Amino acid sequence: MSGRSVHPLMKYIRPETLPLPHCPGCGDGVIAQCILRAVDELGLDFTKLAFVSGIGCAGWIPSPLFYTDVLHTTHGRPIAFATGLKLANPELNVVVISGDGDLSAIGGNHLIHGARRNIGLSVICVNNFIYGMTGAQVAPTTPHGLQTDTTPYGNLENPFDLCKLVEAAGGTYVARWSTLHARQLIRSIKKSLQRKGFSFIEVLSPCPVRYGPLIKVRHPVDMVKWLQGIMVGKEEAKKLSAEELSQKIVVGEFVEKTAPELSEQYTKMRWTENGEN
Ligand SMILES: Cc1ncc(C[n+]2csc(CCOP(=O)(O)OP(=O)(O)O)c2C)c(N)n1
Ligand SMILES: [Mg+2]
Repeated sequence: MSGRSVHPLMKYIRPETLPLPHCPGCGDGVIAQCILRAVDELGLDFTKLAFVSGIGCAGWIPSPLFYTDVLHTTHGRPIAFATGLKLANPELNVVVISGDGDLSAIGGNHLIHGARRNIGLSVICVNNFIYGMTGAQVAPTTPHGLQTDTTPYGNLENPFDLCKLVEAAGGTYVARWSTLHARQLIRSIKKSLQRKGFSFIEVLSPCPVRYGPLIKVRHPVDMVKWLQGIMVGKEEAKKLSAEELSQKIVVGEFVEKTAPELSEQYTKMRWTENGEN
């Protein structure tokens, strides 16, 4: 025996893919660990899960790190690929992990229609408020007025509230946490992995290398403090005025309901059509 202890989550990881490619202070490693802890705590067979990611830093969370089927798809298309995967294999637990740009800009239509269809996917959206991997271009989550590489005079557009968007489109589980909410995040991921419909979990995540310089917060520790300062819990938010609330991002669980799931309905219909039901 070598006497060296092995991390309990190592069994879910392809060792040759370490170390992670992410920058110092990035939240993506925390999110990877929260996903693996959720899987571990539920005792799920990891080979019955498939992960689908798009292009961007967040796309590297499952790929190639996770030791199961991982589909690293094109920018903006992970929900489209995941939809095909789920319809062809309704038994598979399909998890989409991607960035705010990927899922809400180029992939925005797939996001709202996935929610509208209530297809059984767990979508984890890493919101760092920017296109991180390509060098800090404006995203649909970037605050109004902020100067970015592509908005040098300030962003004239208003950011999406992604949770409200998915709720309005029909998502049946919707929550927002940050990388500072590891316990809540693990709990939400566990819920999403056990339920049938379209789950959307937004995770606010620090990007000290690309986003930090835009808001004049450079050190990873200062970035964590900044993140702490912009969030407010769902209950606390009720006590704030509209003006105060406009400066904050509300975290918590927003939707949890049941509705017919697409792949289940589709499977039933197929069997009925074939006269085998
Ligand atoms: C069709 C297409 N358009 C644009 C790009 C360039 N591109 C790659 S990643 C990316 C944005 C990534 O931002 P986000 O999805 O927020 O992920 P992050 O890197 O911030 O985690 C863009 C625009 C591409 N690869 N393919
Ligand atoms: Mg991003």
